Amino acid sequence: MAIQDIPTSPCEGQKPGTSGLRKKVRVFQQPGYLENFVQSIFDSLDDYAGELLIVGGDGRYYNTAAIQTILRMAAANGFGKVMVGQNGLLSTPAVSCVIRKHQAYGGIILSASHNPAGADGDFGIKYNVANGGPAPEKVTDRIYANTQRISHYRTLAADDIDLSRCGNQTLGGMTVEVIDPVADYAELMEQLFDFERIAALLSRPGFSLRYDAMHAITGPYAREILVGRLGAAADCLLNAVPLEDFGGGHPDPNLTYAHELVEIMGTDDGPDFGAASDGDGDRNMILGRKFFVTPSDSLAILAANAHLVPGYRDGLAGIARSMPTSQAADRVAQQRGIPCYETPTGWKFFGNLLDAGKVSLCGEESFGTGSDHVREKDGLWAVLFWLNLLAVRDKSVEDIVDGHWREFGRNYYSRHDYEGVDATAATALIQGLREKLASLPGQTVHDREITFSDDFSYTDPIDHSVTTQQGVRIGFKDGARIVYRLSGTGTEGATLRVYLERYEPEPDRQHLDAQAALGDLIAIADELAGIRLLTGRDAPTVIT
Ligand code: VG1
Ligand code: CO
Repeated sequence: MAIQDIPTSPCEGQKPGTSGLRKKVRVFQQPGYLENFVQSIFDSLDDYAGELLIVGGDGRYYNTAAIQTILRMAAANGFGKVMVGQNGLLSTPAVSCVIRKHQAYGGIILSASHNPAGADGDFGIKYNVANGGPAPEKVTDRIYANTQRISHYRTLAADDIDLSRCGNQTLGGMTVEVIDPVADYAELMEQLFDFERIAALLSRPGFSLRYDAMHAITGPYAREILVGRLGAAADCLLNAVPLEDFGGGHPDPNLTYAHELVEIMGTDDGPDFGAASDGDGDRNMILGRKFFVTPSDSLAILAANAHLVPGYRDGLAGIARSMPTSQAADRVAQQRGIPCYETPTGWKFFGNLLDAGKVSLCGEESFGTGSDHVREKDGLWAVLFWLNLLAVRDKSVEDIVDGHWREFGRNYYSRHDYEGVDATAATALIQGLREKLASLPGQTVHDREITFSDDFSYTDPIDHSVTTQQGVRIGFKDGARIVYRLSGTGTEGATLRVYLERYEPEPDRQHLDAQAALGDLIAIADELAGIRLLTGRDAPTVIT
């Protein structure tokens, strides 16, 4: 089979964002667009001849077409072997797991996570390194630089691989092994959690659960693990068949987009436990009966109870959270005498801390939790962790959270997203805040004294790389915070995210509605940044 060097020229805008390159499917379908990016990935790597690459995606429209292109290019560029999920499917945490288990050189994940799918939807591609985690910025910077000067890409004139058949096939000089997308991941979950105890919980006559895969990647994983290995009733799974367009939905597990599950959980005789995952399986939402667990609280609660779960029996080395995530986990770390790290948004910043053994659990407010078992956030892992806790503690979700607040205090928390706003206005808003930063401390707004303000900058404690401009933070005397940043995953206009937080130590005052409890901060956030004025929006698009 002939290797072909195809002339090409740079495509605009191939700079990876928070989690890889995300664009409209139509953009990816332009001749050479995907090929340029893939070649730029390969050109940023050293010594991969004969090595193993893992490839898979969330099953959205264009997934298998992109995989066929990538396989041909991997063969032409000299990889020795590619392992690819059957029918092109692999969840993001499963890719991470497979890279680590098979000591691969790296992996390519095709996903735009929860962004809508289909011919008019979004597509995405991301490179993960040998530790199983997203490429760090020094690699993504190299990839971007390559996209700006690319002149050729290398491919093979060859037929498509049959992705439906597990086992080995050859493509030029390369082996392609089509693997069961679930097996390695399910085995890892069995090592971490007490499956016997969870199975016993699930078989209790009074206990019921619902899991919503939102027509995205986790359906087959949930079926094998929850139903197949843990004995849950098959009808506990909702939307468990992955569809190319995610059923026209928006597989973002939050109170807005997972409304079907939220309604089921919201009645007096609703299930005891509810959970959902996102498009690529790395996010999770945890619900009790008529009760929502914020992701920040979930991280803190998993940390406080980790010793009850086999995989974390010996305690945690430390905890890491992204900067905008609430400080609930910090309180657990402090009480346990373990370090807590604050990183920029995006899982790539946790990799070095995990590799160095400095932290065991990580989390983001955006429904992401994970641990050192892989190098991605992991939706089903969080669900199993919660089920393991429920089995051991024999309490309801609400009682566990309530008890946690009583012990550690409650961090009232909310994120307000203004999606699809004019990019120029959004940039002006952030710029306006930056210009004000120096003058804010000492000012009092709505009876709240501002004690600090900055634009978050992070120095990695391991490789000392510096990342700047990661979000404007405004802190108040009682520890309350407002954070503003622009999304790095959207594909249309700009998304402004405003993160609000305040601490409440007093148990009698821990049961307010979060929006009410944060009311004054919400007003201050608008006043300081001029959100309404500059975006023309009266209210956020999504509140979580
Ligand atoms: C968002 C979240 C961030 C998360 C990222 C990828 O990024 O805020 O916490 O790591 O999505 O998650 P941004 O830049 O839009 O705020 V996923 O599940 O889309 O891979
Ligand atoms: Co995701």
